[in-house]
Amino acid sequence: MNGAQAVARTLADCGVNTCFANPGTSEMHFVAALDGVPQLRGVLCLFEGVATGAADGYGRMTGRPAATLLHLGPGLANGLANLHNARRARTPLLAIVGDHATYHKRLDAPLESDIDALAGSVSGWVRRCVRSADAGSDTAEAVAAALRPPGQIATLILPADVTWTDGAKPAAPIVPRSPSGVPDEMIGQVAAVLRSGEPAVILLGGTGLRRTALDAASDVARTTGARLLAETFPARHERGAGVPPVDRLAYFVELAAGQLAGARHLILAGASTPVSFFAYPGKPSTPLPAGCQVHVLAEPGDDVPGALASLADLVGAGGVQSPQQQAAAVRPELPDGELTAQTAASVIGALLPEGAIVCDESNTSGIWLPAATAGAPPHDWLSLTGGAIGQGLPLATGAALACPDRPVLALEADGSAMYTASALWTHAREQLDITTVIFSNRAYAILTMELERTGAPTTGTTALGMLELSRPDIDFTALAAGMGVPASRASTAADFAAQLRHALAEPGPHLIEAALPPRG
Ligand SMILES: Cc1ncc(C[n+]2csc(CCOP(=O)(O)OP(=O)(O)O)c2C)c(N)n1
Repeated sequence: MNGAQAVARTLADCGVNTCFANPGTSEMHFVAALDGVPQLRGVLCLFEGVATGAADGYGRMTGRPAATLLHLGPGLANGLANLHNARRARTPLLAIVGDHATYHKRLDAPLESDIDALAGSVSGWVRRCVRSADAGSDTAEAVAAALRPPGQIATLILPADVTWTDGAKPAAPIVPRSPSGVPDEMIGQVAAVLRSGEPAVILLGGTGLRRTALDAASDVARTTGARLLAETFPARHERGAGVPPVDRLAYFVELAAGQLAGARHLILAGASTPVSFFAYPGKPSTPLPAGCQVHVLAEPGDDVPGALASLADLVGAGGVQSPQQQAAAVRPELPDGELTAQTAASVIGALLPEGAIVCDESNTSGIWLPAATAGAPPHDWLSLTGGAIGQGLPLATGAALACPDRPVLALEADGSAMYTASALWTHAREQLDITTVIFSNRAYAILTMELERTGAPTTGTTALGMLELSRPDIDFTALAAGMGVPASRASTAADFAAQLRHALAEPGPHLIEAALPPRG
């Protein structure tokens, strides 16, 4: 058995059954090994940012790592932005990066680069495998490292000669560590804060936004009067009819400050202390009110649902459902007339199917979506965790492969879609049940707002030309059709509803270009 075969076999034995790949010469033995390990599915992605974003979507939905196969430093660099998002999402993910043969590195061949430095910028664990005899055990350790709570990127660098040298053997899976329990003392301290009667907000993040945690948090809130908020960009938020509703902390710091106004205590349950996304002249870098005390109930790697359940017990919360939980699902009426971001949100809220996985990179076109979809049947909402755009279409790829029985809805702003548009080809090749909606406002609309907020002068046509996506207009239906995804364009709310209904009903990938009023 050569090193590549040992890696592939060990991955499968450790439960890693999907590898999002964009291979090159140094990965040829790994590619060849895939034929001998049918339990490990190779999924070809035409750009590394698609592979890494797909592994993120897969890991968010399964809690298990997918592998990526990337070609030396440049391949890893192409995948870095979505690895950054995955790191922010705390997704378990195994990045396998091929490298030159060990004896070839000193020659400084054209693809030689500092892979370790690139990997270190996003990974919680990096190892260079130097002997084929270690290939199996290094792989098993990499999988265990990726699964270390709350989940992280583990990068295994695999030199070509390690992959082609015989004498390797697969290694047995390593039992991953479980999330740490939160000490009773900490739960007691938070309970005392909540009993004090002083205004408190519980900020939920990570596994604190999963169903059982939300139920416990809502019991605590009902009993103690604390308010609940969710982190601004959750990796995975279970929501919809019957699930306790929780608003997300706003993106703009002054709006977030308004949501937290009056809070004397902020209790973190799987979330980090909130900060402003950017600094702006004359604006604060934190939304926290002066004098607000921050208490950590549970770190992201802790057993957050368990801590919230214990807290609920301690504050004497009963299991009675809140009025919101009992309320029947309220869904918007299907609107008529012009297609705008607002009417599009109503259509999505009216038609979102049960069990849908929403990959949200709708950016400014998404502001009406949370309210419009709150009463839709239970679904998962995956957001752009690290602010590096180009995530949504890859994320949907991984989510659809992770959950083949669930419909996936990729809500994409047009500018963001263009970064990783080649994901559509993988949607078609794998016949994934993904409906992509492109919010075509023909602009980098958020940046027109940011231009003003940063105080930059806004009059020049050259500057404004950097923020609009016209001349030429992008034809997303042609782009999708060229990659094998059936596509249509909607110009009215009724068109959009009919096309969305059709796309959701028919298995396989679809794309709808929602032609919104231009924002440029
Ligand atoms: C990788 C990366 N490159 C650039 C940016 C800067 N950026 C932030 S938003 C944005 C444009 C977003 O436009 P679009 O996706 O069309 O959404 P809209 O603002 O129009 O809703 C850009 C370029 C970024 N966040 N990430």
